[in-house]
This record gives sequence, structure tokens and C-alpha cells, in this order.
Amino acid sequence: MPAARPEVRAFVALGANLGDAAGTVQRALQTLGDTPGLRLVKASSLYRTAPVDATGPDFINAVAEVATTLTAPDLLDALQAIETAEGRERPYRNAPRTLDLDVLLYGDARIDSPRLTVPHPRMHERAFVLVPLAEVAPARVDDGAALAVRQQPIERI
Ligand code: A4P
Ligand code: MG
Repeated sequence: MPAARPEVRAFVALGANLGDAAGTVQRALQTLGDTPGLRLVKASSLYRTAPVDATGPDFINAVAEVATTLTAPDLLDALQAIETAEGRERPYRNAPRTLDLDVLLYGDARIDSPRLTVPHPRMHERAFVLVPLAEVAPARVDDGAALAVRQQPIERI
């Protein structure tokens, strides 16, 4: 039998701004924890945030810390399967969405493949990522980055 892969700590960003966004994000947190090869370690609060470089209603955002034996590409597959099950459609980039799940961090890995860039390239510019990430893992948020996004509207709900 092949040796089990070691668990890696990863951080997943959740975002939604169509339909019952808060209900969808809560259900997605539950589904993450029920996914084979994935364990939910900690979930942030839910936050209401103004759209950044996007149109449509306010977003509900959150961040989950997970422990996973999945490789990074397999983790992305699992996240995309959850998005699809929640009715995600992709008419254009940054379109309003029932659910968006992004890999923010995968251990300390640096990945730059056609399908996957980790750390997420835009995470440090966004309060809707940094504020919930600081709630679950303050050590993973750079003070300067947190300061730089402090004007972006975000409300814990
Ligand atoms: N991809 C590459 N790296 C990653 C990664 N680390 N995690 C690829 C997830 N996916 C990654 O994503 C497009 C492609 O990115 C995927 O096929 C995957 O192979 P997508 O989810 O289909 O499309 P998208 O969401 O329109 O693009 P993306 O890049 O996720 O958008 P952003 O830049 O993350 O922005 N404002 C607020 N307030 N809250 C939000 O949640 N979200 C966005 C999305 C914009 N504004 C927002 C929010
Ligand atoms: Mg995405």
C-alpha cells in the first residue's frame, strides 16, 4: 500500500453574491469539511463586503483553514466541484457568482502553473480576503498589507 500523504495546511477563500449568499457560504464550509481528504480546521466569521473590480450586489466572504492530504491541483478540483454543485456559471470574468472558492495558500508552496497560482496573486490587495484570514491565522497576514486595505468596506455579520 502506498504511504499516506502528509497533511498540508491550506487556506480557502469563499465568496458569493448571488441568491442566498450567506446560506451558500455556510453550506460550502460544511461541504468542505465533508470532502474526502479534507478536514475543516477553522472557519472565519462571515463578512459583508463591497464588490472589488466586480459588479453586482455586495458579497458574502469568509476564509477556511483546512488540513488536506490532497495535492494542490486535486484541492482545486474539489473546490471547483463544490462551486459547480452550487450552480456556479462563468459568463465573464468577475461576473456575479453563486459561489467562488479560491486557494489562497497551500502550506508554504509557491505554484505557478496554467491552472493554479499560489499564493493567490491578488490576496494581498483585498480586505475581503485579509480580514477573514487574519481572524483564522493572524501570522499569515502581513501588517503592511492589512494597513493598505483598511479603507475597503467590510462588515462582520
Ligand atoms: N486559478 C488560478 N489560481 C487559482 C487559485 N489560487 N485558486 C484559476 C482558484 N483558482 C485559481 O477562476 C478562473 C481560473 O483561475 C480557474 O479556472 C483556475 O484554474 P474562476 O473562479 O473561474 O473565475 P473568477 O472568480 O472570475 O476569477 P478569479 O481569478 O477567481 O477572480 P478573483 O480575482 O479572485 O476575483 N469582491 C468582493 N467583495 N468579494 C469577492 O469575493 N471576488 C472577485 C473575484 C472579485 N471581486 C470580489 C470578490
Ligand atoms: Mg475563483
